[in-house]
Amino acid sequence: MQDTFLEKQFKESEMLDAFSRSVVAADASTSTIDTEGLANLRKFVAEGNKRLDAVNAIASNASCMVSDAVAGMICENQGLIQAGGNCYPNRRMAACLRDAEIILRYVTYALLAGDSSVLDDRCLNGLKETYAALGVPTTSTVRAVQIMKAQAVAHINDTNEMYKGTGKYRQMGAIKGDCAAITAEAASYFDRVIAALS
Ligand SMILES: CCC1=C(C)/C(=C/C2=NC(=C\c3[nH]c(/C=C4\NC(=O)[C@H](C)[C@H]4CC)c(C)c3CCC(=O)O)/C(CCC(=O)O)=C2C)NC1=O
Repeated sequence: MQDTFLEKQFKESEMLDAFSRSVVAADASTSTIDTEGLANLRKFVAEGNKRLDAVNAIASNASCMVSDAVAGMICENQGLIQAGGNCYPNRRMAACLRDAEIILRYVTYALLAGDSSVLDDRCLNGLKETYAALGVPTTSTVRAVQIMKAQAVAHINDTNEMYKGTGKYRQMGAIKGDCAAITAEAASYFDRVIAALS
């Protein structure tokens, strides 16, 4: 039997969200969306504001997170900015900051969709090979991603603290609730980046 346009799109597209993922799963077993699938989607909707706050916590701090993570990575490994290092000269430094920003942006897309496929397909697919070809050190990239993961967890939960002697401090101020699940989910997308590069 010929697939409908929508079915064809779902099958060809690797880019899914929590809703289309449920449809594909049901389709694979030629069933309608089952009780468990529906319960999951109901939870996805009910917890939607939490998800949006979490996405906002990352997105609205993104440039600070990226520069801090890359600075921290370099601080721990200063060879990166010396001749022969992969953040040297400026052109490579700029490419590195851009890559950290790209990775963080795709993590927020995945968190918004509740599904990692956009991150997998549009960002991580082939990245390890690209880095190998260019001599971009993956251990250092992983370190920057680990720092961004810690920052994201802190911003989602508002557990970041003022750095001594500075006023550099920003809390999101969302109503405190149970953020364990959304925090774990956000962390899992950073782990996915790390796994793809390792
Ligand atoms: C849409 C998704 C997407 C991704 C993910 C992406 C990554 C990406 N990073 C690249 C380069 C690069 N990436 C880095 C990154 C780093 N160097 C370091 O020492 C650090 C460890 C690290 C930053 C954390 C650098 C320095 C280059 C340039 C390498 C070179 O040209 O020699 C390149 C080669 C082309 C270019 O320079 O633009 C690609 C394709 N491009 C994309 O379009």
